[in-house]
Amino acid sequence: MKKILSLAGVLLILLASASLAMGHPHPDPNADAHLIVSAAVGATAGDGPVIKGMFVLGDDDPEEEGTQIMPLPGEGNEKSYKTFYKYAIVSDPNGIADIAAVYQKLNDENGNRVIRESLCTDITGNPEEWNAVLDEAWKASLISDDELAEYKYGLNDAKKQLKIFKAENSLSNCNPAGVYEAYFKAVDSYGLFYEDRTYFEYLPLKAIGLDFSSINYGAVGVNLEKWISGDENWATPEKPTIKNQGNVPLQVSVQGFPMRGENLKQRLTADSLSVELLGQFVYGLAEPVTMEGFLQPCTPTQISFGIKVPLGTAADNYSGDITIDIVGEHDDDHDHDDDDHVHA
Ligand SMILES: [Ca+2]
Ligand SMILES: [Ca+2]
Ligand SMILES: [Ca+2]
Repeated sequence: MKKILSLAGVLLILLASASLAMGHPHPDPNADAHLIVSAAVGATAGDGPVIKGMFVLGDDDPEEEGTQIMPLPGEGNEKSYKTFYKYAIVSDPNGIADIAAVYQKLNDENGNRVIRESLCTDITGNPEEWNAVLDEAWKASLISDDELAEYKYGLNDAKKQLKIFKAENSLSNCNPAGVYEAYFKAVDSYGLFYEDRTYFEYLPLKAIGLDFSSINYGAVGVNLEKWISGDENWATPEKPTIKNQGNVPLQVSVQGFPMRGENLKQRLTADSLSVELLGQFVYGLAEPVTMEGFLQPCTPTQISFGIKVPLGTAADNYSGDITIDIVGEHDDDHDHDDDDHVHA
C-alpha cells in the first residue's frame, strides 16, 4: 500500500496539530489510502508549555504520604547538607523541541526563597536514569500507575511527547523544619512559560553535639565552689560548648552520677555537682534536671559545670559521669548518640 503524504510545511513554526485522516472509506482494500495532513506555518504565536507532573525524590518516611526529608545532624562546627532531587515532566503543544528550558527554585512555606532560581538538567536523553526515577516515584506513591505508563510512553525517544528535567537541591541542618515549596517554570521558544509547584516536608531533627568529652575540675578544695566555665568557641574543649545540631529548638536535661575515689573508694554524690546553661544555675545533679532554656539550632552555646565537695570528704582522685539528654526524645535506644555522656 502506498501512502501519499502532502506536507504543508516543515518550517519552524507549526501551529495547528497535524490532523490525520484516512480519507473516505474505500470499498476496495487495494486502493491507495489518502492521508490529509495540515499544519499552519508561519504563525506568530505558539502555545505555552505544560508541566504534566512534578515530584521530589529522597523520601525518608515511607509510612507517610508524600515526600518527607530528614536533615543530617551538624558535625562539630560544620553544617551537614542533605541532598535530594526534584523532577518535572513537561510537554508542549508545539512539540517537545519547542521546550526551551525549565527553571527551578526552592521556597519555604511562607514563599521566601531558600535556593535561588537556576536551570534544570534535561535528562530525557538518558532513559536508564529516568526509568529508574519514575520507578522510584511510583514505588513512593508519588505518581499513579496511569502516570507511570503515560510518562514512560511520552518520554520514549520514539514517541517524543514529553521531556523530563532534574534539579539537585540541598538543605542543611540550619534550615528550619517545615513544608518547602519546589517551584518549576517551563519556558518555550516563544517565551511562553508555565509555572507550577509541589511540596515536601523537611522533618524536625533533634540532635546535640559537645566540643568536650570530659570535665576536669582539677584540684578542688573542700567546701569551696569551683566552676569550669564554658564558652561559645567550638575549638576549646577545656571551656565546654554545647551545640544544637538539629533544626528545631530543644531543651536538655542534665544528670550527675556518684563519683568514686580512686584509692579510698569513697563515694561523692552528685549533690556536689552543679550546672549553668543559658543563665540558669542548678545545684545538685543527683536527679535529672530539665534546663529551662532552649538551645537554638546552629548556635554554639556555653555550658558551665560546678563542684562543691562537702566537708569530711577524703583527699583522693574522684571520677564519675554526667549525662546530657535531649528532652522529649523517646529514649528507648541507649546507644543513640543524641545523648552525651561526659566523664567528670
Ligand atoms: Ca510552545
Ligand atoms: Ca513519604
Ligand atoms: Ca569550647
